[in-house]
Amino acid sequence: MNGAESLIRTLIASGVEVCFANAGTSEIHFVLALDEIEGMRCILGLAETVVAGCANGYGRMAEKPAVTLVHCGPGFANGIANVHNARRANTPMVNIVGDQATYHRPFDPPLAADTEGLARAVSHWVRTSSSAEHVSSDGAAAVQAARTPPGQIATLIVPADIAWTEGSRPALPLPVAPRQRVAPEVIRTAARILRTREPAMLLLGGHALGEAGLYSAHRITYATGAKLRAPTQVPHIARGRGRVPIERVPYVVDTALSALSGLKHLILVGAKPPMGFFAYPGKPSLMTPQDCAMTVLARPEQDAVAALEELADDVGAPRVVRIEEAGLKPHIVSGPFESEAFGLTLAALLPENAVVVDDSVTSGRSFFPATYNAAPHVWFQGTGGAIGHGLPCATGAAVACPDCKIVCLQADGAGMYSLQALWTQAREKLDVVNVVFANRVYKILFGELRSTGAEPGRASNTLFDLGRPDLDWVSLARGMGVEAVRVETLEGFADTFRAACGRRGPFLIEFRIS
Ligand SMILES: Cc1ncc(C[n+]2csc(CCOP(=O)(O)OP(=O)(O)O)c2C)c(N)n1
Repeated sequence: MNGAESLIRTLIASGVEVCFANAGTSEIHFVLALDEIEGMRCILGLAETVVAGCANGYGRMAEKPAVTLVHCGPGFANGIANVHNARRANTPMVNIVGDQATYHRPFDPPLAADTEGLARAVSHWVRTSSSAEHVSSDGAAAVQAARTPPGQIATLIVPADIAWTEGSRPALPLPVAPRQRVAPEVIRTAARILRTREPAMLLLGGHALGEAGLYSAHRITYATGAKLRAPTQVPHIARGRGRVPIERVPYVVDTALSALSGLKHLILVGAKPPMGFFAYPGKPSLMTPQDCAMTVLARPEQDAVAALEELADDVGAPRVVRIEEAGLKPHIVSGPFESEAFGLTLAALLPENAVVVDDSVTSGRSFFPATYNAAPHVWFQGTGGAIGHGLPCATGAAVACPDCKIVCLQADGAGMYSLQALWTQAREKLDVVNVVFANRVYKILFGELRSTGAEPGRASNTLFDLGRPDLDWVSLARGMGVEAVRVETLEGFADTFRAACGRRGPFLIEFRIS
């Protein structure tokens, strides 16, 4: 068998089931091998940013990697922003990048590029296969790297001649180390801090934001009075009625500083110290007060869930602590778009076990608190700050979870970075309701500009305005085979969303914001 075949057989044996692809000539033998081999679902993305974003959404929900197949350095480069977003989310992902045949590269053909350099910029693990004999063990190592906690980006570059050379054999899957337990003395230190009853907060990230981690954290806060927060951007969080509500560190620096003011201890549970998204003149980078001590309970790759449970026991928390229903009651609001009102309306209608993918930028500023009491659901955010993750991420999540309704909350400017994902949703008949907030401006950037004290001028009015012509999302969606409707009021949204949730398949609602 040739290198491509042995590589695919190895990926399948290692548990990889889905290939999001946008291939070219250097991947032809890989595609030919996919034609022959059962067990890998192949999904076309019409741009590499879609391919990478799909793998990000898939990996977050499936908790195992999809493989992406992309074409040479320039193809990989097209997807880098969404690989970066996946890296920031600790999503497991394997990228296969086809490249020039080894003996052809010295002639410097047009697509030759520093593929390894591009890959290294966003990957935890990079290798260029050097022989057909070893390409399968390279593939097994790539899956092992991707699955290493807390989840990594592994990029394997496969020169075309290595894919087509015969004499290769599949490799056995490699073992994946489980999450490391946190040392008992670290748990005891955290317990000692919490017992002082000085103002303390647990900052939960990564897998600690699943249902079990949140529940143990809730026990701890009940027993010690410590507060609880999540980072500003979270890749994956269990939410809704019956689950522990957790606020995030606010995005706006001054609001974040006041939310964390007075703290004497911040305990990091799979999270980083809370920093501002950007620096601003005269404002600090870290959101904690200067005299606040930081203690690491669990690093992102450690078993934060077990650590929280042990800490809860150590501080003497009862095993069962009621989760009080707090916060706003979901209900359908009418009138024009307003962030909190939309959140309440969405919360009233969200189907159980939905996956909400949030790339809503300023429109979504108040969605989070308004949806605490929705039906149980999972919420995804962009974690790398590179906008345009929403539509592809929702697409990949729908592949991973065919029985869940996926709801993509998408700002219009960000949506235009990767709107081709709608075509993949239609092609694969994926169950996604996309809601586009059509305010026709880069509103956040006008806000950032005004916060310097300046007023928009000729350039900023050109660069931050999306009108002239207005984007027509209904036509864009229909042009890619996705049914779409425009609404201008919350009651119109409620009717359309309810109907969209009552059927299967992709749908787009353009919410015109005046
Ligand atoms: C890949 C990438 N390019 C550019 C930016 C800078 N940026 C941040 S927000 C934004 C515009 C967002 O506009 P929109 O999606 O319409 O949301 P709104 O601000 O209107 O709510 C831009 C261009 C970014 N964060 N990531």
